[in-house]
Amino acid sequence: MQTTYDKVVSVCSYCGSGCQIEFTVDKKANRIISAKGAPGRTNEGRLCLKGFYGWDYLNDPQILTRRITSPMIRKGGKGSPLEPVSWDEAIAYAAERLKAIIKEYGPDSVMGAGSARGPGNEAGYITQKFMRAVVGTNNVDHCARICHAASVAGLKQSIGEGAMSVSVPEIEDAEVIFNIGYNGATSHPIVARRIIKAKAKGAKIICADPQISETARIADIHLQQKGGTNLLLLNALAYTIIDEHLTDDEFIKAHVNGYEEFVPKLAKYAPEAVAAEIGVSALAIREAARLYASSKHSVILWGMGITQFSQGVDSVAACSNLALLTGNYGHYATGVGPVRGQNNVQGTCDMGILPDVYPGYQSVTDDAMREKFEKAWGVSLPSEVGLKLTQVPDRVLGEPDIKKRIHAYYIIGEDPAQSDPNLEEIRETLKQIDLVIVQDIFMNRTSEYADVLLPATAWGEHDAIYTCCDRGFQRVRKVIEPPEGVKPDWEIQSLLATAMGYPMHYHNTKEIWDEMRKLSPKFTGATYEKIDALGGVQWPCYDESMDDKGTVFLHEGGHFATPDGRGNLIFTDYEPVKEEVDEEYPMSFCTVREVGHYSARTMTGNCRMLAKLEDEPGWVAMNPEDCENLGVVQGDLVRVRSRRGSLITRCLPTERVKPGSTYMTYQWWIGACNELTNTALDPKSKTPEYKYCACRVEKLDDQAEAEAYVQSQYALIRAKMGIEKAGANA
Ligand SMILES: Nc1nc2c(c(=O)[nH]1)N[C@H]1C(S)=C(S)[C@@H](COP(=O)(O)OP(=O)(O)OC[C@H]3O[C@@H](n4cnc5c(=O)[nH]c(N)nc54)[C@H](O)[C@@H]3O)O[C@H]1N2
Ligand SMILES: Nc1nc2c(c(=O)[nH]1)N[C@H]1C(S)=C(S)[C@@H](COP(=O)(O)OP(=O)(O)OC[C@H]3O[C@@H](n4cnc5c(=O)[nH]c(N)nc54)[C@H](O)[C@@H]3O)O[C@H]1N2
Ligand code: SF4
Ligand SMILES: [Mo]
Repeated sequence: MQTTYDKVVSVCSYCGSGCQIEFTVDKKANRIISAKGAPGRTNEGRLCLKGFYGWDYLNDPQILTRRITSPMIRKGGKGSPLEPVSWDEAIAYAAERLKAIIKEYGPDSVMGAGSARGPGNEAGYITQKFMRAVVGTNNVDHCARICHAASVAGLKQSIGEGAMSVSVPEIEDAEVIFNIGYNGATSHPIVARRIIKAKAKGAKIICADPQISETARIADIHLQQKGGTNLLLLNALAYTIIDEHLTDDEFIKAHVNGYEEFVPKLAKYAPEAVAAEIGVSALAIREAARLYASSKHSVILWGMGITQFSQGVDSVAACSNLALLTGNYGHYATGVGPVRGQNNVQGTCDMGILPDVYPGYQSVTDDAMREKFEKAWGVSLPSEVGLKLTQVPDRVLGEPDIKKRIHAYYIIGEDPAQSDPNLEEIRETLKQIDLVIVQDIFMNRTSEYADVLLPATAWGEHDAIYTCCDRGFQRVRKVIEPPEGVKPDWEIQSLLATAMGYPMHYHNTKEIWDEMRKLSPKFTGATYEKIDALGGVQWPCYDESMDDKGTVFLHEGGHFATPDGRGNLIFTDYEPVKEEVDEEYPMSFCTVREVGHYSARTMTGNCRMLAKLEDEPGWVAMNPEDCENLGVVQGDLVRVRSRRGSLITRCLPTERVKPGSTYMTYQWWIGACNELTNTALDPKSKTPEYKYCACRVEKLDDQAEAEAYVQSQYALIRAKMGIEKAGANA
């Protein structure tokens, strides 16, 4: 008999491009057979390799880690093994311990981390509701902190709204693209496709990046700046725009505050004065400014090369300054694109998994907003802004008063022991916290420190809404049935809330979404029905009627989301990075992404096709000249050392990077670059300076011994994650 297959359309679980995928499913065998691009708004039927092959982890091939299919606790306390228990026992245990900690140290001794990955917006809403209404704290945050938090903070000051003002499809109609600190070809291949389409339609491209990225290769002007000089460069561009009268005076007059004060502050940023420090010619800076200002359809795209610096927020505002000065806001195919990374990181912000806002960006310090949520949730809510993710180590290791420390950390779908800076410090932090609850789909580096493990359904096994990078809500559908023993994230948290004395009884994600919509004016109009009918809705969408189809670009007509409706020019003086190279650590160290693997890699590392692309211990990219001086060739194992730690990885000579600099991807356990990264934070957003610190690369004389070490370490870590024989379930 012929097998009949079903078709299910959903949204990709990796990056923020928001690609829609059509799956062919064998329902009887409960397996996905294949994936192909569906005609989504952002992807138009296209996918990258992760869309085509990134669902295989649902088959639990056990290549890297093991799927968690039962709740686990350490019955004998810290140091004892994690043992499988029933859901009832796990929930009761977690609830009792949380209640005891809250009783002894107060609600602010609990920290919650939400997930920008599989769970989706409905679960995200429940995450922050749990922390605020049940625990009683605003200590809730997520990976945006170590990602685009600087974009949210910088744009909020500048134009009142932290999201992309421009939409993905508009990028191809831009006439000038200024791509700074963003490597779309690796990080958002289907957004990068629009840059290529724009080029084909005649757009000019300026790329500011210290390495020769794919975008740099097709750029008309590549500003191959020294790492960490963004604000110097951006101020020099603003200087030039003003100096050469390239400003849009009418737009400034009608829509922008602060011009008079802004101009004199730039005096020392003439390209001729700062070019040498940036490492590019003054003429190139002037030409870039002229090109950017030459069009009313100039779009600035940025990513981690802007935000992951101690001056991230100021650099974001400086990007926005250029758009304000030249009138590049408020109409089609113009504006700014802080291209949000994770599949649902925009959504996790939308849902208020942030220490300062409720869902819909409503401030926790605003009395009227707080009263609205108090009434809806039937509790009294804290009025102080909560703790940020990157402040946790300090509130554990650096806090002398035991009463003020964090005593419980509830981590949902994040892997801080892999992805946060300075892993030595994170490990010590996690060890010292009394109660660590990890809610995940796979064993990860953090689960080693868990006192309670709660297994969730994965993307593909539940319904949800994700928000892609350009504010687009899209429906994510259940494709197959989950393994026995796991529950949706929102259901787990509802059980925990109920056990803690705050009953939560939702039947499905729609009920949660409707509760959220009613409380969040910006999202009220985005009903399930409308999202289904239109294939997606971009917020803001205020009205439930079908007439309100959402918003393609923000700030129409130059009306900004600030209190007075005007954009603000914000000036900050440039400061150098927090750790420069010196004699002891003579190379700069930058951390970026691997195209075939994704973040902490629990998912891509458990997909057979993707796992074959790259494996431990990763690579350190170095200029061939530096490799030659060190006497190493491609594939040699080398030791990379910083003031905070060391690791072993393989040497990758490449002309893409300048002499004196090194690049690693953050996907590896043995080559875990966060052993080396600096914990210097942006003072406003608390985003770490992942993109620059000092390191030293050392040749390893005994390669056979080093290879054996890598293999044994790999086996050891996998064994901790429950993998005895790699690929056992493949
Ligand atoms: N395949 C894959 N895709 C991903 C991810 C993944 O892990 N794997 N992660 C997702 C996530 S969470 C995010 S946030 C996005 C991030 O995507 P991107 O923002 O593209 O992130 P990166 O590649 O880390 O950094 C971007 C660029 O910044 C440059 N850069 C470094 N220092 C400087 C500097 O001083 N100035 C300037 N101008 N540029 C600099 C780097 O050379 C790099 O080309 O990707 C998402 N997509
Ligand atoms: N050195 C360096 N470090 C970096 C960066 C860098 O550029 N350089 N980039 C930073 C950036 S931008 C980011 S965003 C972070 C990302 O860091 P993380 O957020 O820690 O990385 P992910 O791999 O996305 O972690 C997601 C976790 O969620 C789990 N998960 C997936 N789906 C579900 C689900 O449906 N439910 C539950 N409960 N769990 C699920 C996965 O198994 C995994 O353990 O890394 C940061 N770290
Ligand atoms: S570009 Fe991003 S959303 Fe699209 S298929 Fe690739 S990983 Fe998935
Ligand atoms: Mo990110």
